[in-house]
Amino acid sequence: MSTNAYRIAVIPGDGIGNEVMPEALRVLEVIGRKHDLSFKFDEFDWSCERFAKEGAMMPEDGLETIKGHDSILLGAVGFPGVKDHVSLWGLLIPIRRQFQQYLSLRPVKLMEGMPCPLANRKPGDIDFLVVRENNEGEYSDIGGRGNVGTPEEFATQLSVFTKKGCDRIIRVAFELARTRKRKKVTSATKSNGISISMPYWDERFEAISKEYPDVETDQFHIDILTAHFVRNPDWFDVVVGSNLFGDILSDLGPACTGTIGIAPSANINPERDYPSMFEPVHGSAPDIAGQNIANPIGQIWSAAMMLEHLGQKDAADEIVRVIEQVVAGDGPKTRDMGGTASTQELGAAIAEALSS
Ligand code: GGG
Repeated sequence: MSTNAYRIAVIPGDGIGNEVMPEALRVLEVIGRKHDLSFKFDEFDWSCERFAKEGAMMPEDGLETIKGHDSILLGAVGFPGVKDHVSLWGLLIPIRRQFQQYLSLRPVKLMEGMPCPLANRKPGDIDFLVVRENNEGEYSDIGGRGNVGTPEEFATQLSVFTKKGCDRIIRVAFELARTRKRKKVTSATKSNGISISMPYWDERFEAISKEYPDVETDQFHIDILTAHFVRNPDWFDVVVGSNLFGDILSDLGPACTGTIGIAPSANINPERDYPSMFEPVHGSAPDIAGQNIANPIGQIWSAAMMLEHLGQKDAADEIVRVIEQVVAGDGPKTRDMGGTASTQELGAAIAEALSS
C-alpha cells in the first residue's frame, strides 16, 4: 500500500472530455508507480448525456458525494442539445462556487516545437500566468427579464464585485508574482466603459499593490490588453482579471502559443476546506468529438497541476518536463499541433517517455 494514496473524483463530462481524460489517468498511473503514489479514481457520468436521460447534469447530492475526495479531475462541459448556460450552471459553476474554488490558475507557455502563430516568437518569450477570479464578477445569476412579450422586452444581469472577492484574488496574484523571476502583476480592467464595478476593481488593485512594493505593476483596459497579448506577449508575467476577463485571456494566451489544446487550469480552494478541481481550459469541442484527434496535453498538464496541489511537486514537474520533451521532439503531434497523431498516440508517447 502506497503511503500517498489519493481519492480522485473523475468527471470526463462531454465531448472530447471523454477522449482526453483516459490519457491523463494513464499518465497518473505511470507517475504514481515512479513516485510511490496510488490513486483511486471514482468516475462520475455527470454530463449533458446524463441531463438528456435524467433531467440534471449531476444528482442532487452530487456535491456531497465528492466533497470528501482529495481532488476533482474534470474534462469538459457542454454539448449541443443542452443550452450552454444550463450545462455550465448545472455542473461546473456549482462545483467552483460551493467548494469555494475562487482562485483559477491558468499558465501560458510557448514550448519548443510548438507552431507559434505569432511571428518571430521563440520559447521564453511567452511565459505568464493568468490568475482568474472564479466565484463572482460577471458570472452571476442575479437579474431577469422584464416586459416579456412586449416591444419593451429587456434582460438585465448584475455583476458582483465584493471587497473580499477582489482583495483575495488580487493578493494571490501578488503573492504568486513574488515567487517568480520577473515579479510583475498586470491588471485587466475596463474602467472607462464599465463605470462602477471596474473603477472599484482598479481601486482594490491599487490598495493591495501597496502591500507589495517589491512587485512591479501595470494595468490595461481589456480591449488593448488583448492586442498586447498578440503584439507584446513578452510584457506579461502574472495577469489578474475578473471572472469573464480571466476566461477570455486564458483562451487567447494559449492560442498565441500555438494551441488551446495544451492549456491547463486549476480551480483552487486555497483554504483547503474543499477539494480543488483541475480541468483543461478547452471545452467539449463538439466539432471534433468522437474522432480521437483531440490534444490530451491540456488534460494531462491539469493532472500535473493537481499533483502539485496535493504536495507532489517533483511528480508534477516531471510530467511537465516530459510534456515539453515530447512536444519538442519528433514524436506524435495532434492536428492542432500540425501533426496527424491520435489522442491516444500522443497520450501513450507521454506515458512512455515518463516510464523510461
Ligand atoms: N474544461 C471545462 C470546460 O468545458 N470549459 C469550457 C467553458 O466554457 N468553461 C466556462 C468557464 O470556464 O467559465
